Amino acid sequence: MDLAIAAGRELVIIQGRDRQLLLDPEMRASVQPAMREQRAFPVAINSLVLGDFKAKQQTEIALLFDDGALQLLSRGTASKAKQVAEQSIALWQSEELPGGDWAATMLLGSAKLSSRPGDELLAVDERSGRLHIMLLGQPEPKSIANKGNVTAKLQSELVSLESEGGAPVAVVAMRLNADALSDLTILKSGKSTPTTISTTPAITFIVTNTNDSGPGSLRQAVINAEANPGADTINFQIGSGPQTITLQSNLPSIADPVTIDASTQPGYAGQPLIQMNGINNTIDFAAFDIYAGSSTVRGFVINRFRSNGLTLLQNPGNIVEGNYIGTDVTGRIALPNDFRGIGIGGDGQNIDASSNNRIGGTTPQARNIISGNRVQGVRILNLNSTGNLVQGNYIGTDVTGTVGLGNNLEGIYIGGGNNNTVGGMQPGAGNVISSNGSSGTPRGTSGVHIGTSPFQTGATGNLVQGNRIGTNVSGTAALGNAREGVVLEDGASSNMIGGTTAAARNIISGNRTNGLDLGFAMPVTLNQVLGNYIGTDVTGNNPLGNDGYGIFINVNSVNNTIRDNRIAFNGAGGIFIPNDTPDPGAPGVRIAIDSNAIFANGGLGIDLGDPGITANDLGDPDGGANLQQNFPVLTSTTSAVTAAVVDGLASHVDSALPTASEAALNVNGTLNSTANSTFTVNWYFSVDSQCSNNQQGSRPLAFGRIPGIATDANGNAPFSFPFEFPPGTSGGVINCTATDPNGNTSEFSSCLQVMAPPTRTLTVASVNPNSGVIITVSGQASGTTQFLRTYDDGTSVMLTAPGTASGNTFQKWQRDGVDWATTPATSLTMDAN
Ligand SMILES: [Ca+2]
Ligand SMILES: [Ca+2]
Ligand SMILES: [Ca+2]
Repeated sequence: MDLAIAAGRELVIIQGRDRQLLLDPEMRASVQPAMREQRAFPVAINSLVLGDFKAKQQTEIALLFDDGALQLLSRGTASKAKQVAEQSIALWQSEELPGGDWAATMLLGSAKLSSRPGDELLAVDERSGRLHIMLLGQPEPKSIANKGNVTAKLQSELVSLESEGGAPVAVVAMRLNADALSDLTILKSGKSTPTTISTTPAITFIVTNTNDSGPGSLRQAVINAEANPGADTINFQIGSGPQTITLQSNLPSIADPVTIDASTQPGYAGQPLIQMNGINNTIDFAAFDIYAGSSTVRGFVINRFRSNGLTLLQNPGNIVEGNYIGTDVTGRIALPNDFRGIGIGGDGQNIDASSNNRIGGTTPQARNIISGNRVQGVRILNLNSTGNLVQGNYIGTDVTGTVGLGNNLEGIYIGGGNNNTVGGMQPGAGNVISSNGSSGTPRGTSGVHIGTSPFQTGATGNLVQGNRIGTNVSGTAALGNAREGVVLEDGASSNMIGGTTAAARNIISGNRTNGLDLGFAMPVTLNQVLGNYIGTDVTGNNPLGNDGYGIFINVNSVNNTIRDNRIAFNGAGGIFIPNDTPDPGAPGVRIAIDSNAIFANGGLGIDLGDPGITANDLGDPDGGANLQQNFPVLTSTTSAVTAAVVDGLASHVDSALPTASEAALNVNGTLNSTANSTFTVNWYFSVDSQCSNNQQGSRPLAFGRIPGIATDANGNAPFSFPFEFPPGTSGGVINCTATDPNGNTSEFSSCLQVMAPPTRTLTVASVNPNSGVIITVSGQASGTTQFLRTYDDGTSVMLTAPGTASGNTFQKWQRDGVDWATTPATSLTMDAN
């Protein structure tokens, strides 16, 4: 669900909003419209809010009606497969919520205020001056109520807070203190400043020694917090400074939300002091196995565990920040955990999923160092592990972000998880994901891996934005991942790498194989690679190439978009879509390559099929990688400069003779491809050329897109487009690509040399009312000069002076395309009328 709107008696739901809608209007036109559904109710809806009120890790909709009735719409208890088949809002179950005489004017809200699973439903009641907090439980047995589509009443518990100092008019849930629960910001009637209500721990337990067990130990604190219902806090006062807790066996799993805050240890100044050493654990447990959700783990060093450093399972909304996981206390030496640094979600039942966790954050204090671990840095697993945020961490480097301390396999692995975010667009949100993997591991063990294993549905809707992948923290030097920077494979679909703003840009550089791999095994579709620097440093100007291709399109890659990236300095080539790969499957097709700056790569800028330039075939029936779309052929340039001469007296002519633009050229070419089809040509201008060999220019200084190039019955489409030299340039090369209506983009064409025409000088030699105006034109070596002569009555005539290749002579003038007068040399006597 993307949007829920209450409109009178109608509830309107929009789903299937497409990220392609971020793109330009021309591209947007090809996007499927979002699905719109509505459901009518007998009474008008006054307020609605979304939340996971029944703690089923699903979104429900609470509705408050004009008659004061409160209902909850939910997907019900059908199996997951059945739910997918029955997503229509009309089929959602409606349950009446108790609560008595609700004021129809109340505003609903949603918050995570308690240690129980799920969200609480808030109702701001301005009339009575109260804030209601409803905790919903499981439905009562069905026998209790079944009226119409209302199946059962939920058990609930209601807390009402008297709002002191004015009636509440609005409430916003946000995290304001150390725990993972919501705090409330309330706006009150007649007050200009909001007030806040913060959660407080049920009990704060203090760890006072490093013992494995017994009073004052961490183990005892965890046992006590588990035994005490509600969200507790565990703080640390073990003398002061660095301390090590060497566990002799695993701690109890955490099933009741808790904040375990090692940053409270006296002496803490931003670097973790409390080391959790798992070296004596003989079985595979993490330092913390958290099932409770809404828990916080802050400020630890976690190393040498036989499993993950930390595991998050089942309930959502944990915060993991300010930890060193897999290193020593200095954050500079690897002390690996045996599996992942952080494991989110498991590979068992759906219940193993964990969602909406935050790993790291946008401030330096929130950053985790997740390095040196024996498997991945962070793994997000399970189809229902969604909405996780991995931000601001160093994954595979030391504490400085400048020295490699890689995890043995991937930096971040998303196996089937949906709608998770790696990085982000806010300042500080990007991760450093570098030096992970080892050269001995197979393809796909990379900086960021988005795939499916062990599930049968690929990861969708994940965002990877603003990260450094294969470089140091400043993006100035290579700390390459041992294989690819980013891999999307095995059913990965509708993921976005980068975005449409500079803040969304990933730097994917310095990796030891390809910058980015798209494809393999189950079809990889509808992914977008937008606006990244692939093979450059942070400035985009200096080489920091990936050793292999900038982008490698593996088998079964279909309908993916590569747009607005800078792909340069890569060892093997820019973008390669091979016909034959080591892996079984079909070559990539419908890979749209649009408006990228591709230059200075070791091989072709774009290479389809067999390595090297693949010749055009007549009519283009060949098929294969991107259907081996034929590239256009650029043939010539023509210049046409138009200057207006206003008719009238001599003074008018003198003063009105304008300066002609000398920069405009028309570039002419032709495409031969599938007959009776419409193509888009992208052109790229650069000032010098690598073109003679490999059809990529140097860095494009200008580029453009020409849609609507239609082939005739023979497959031919001559085309022409205007080109204006960018400031400071007067010559260079232009090459281009063709893209068919399905998004199959060709290799680059060979380059055409383009030169600005020599400067033409237009001079009014004399004005004679009888013989006319004499204008001399000099400096025209080729092309044409045109004069638009406008008469007092509003009519006009175009006078065209074609040049010759031999010099500044005009052979003839034309009037409206017809020879008007033969003229000698370089002057023209214009009509005096
Ligand atoms: Ca507790
Ligand atoms: Ca080729
Ligand atoms: Ca072809």
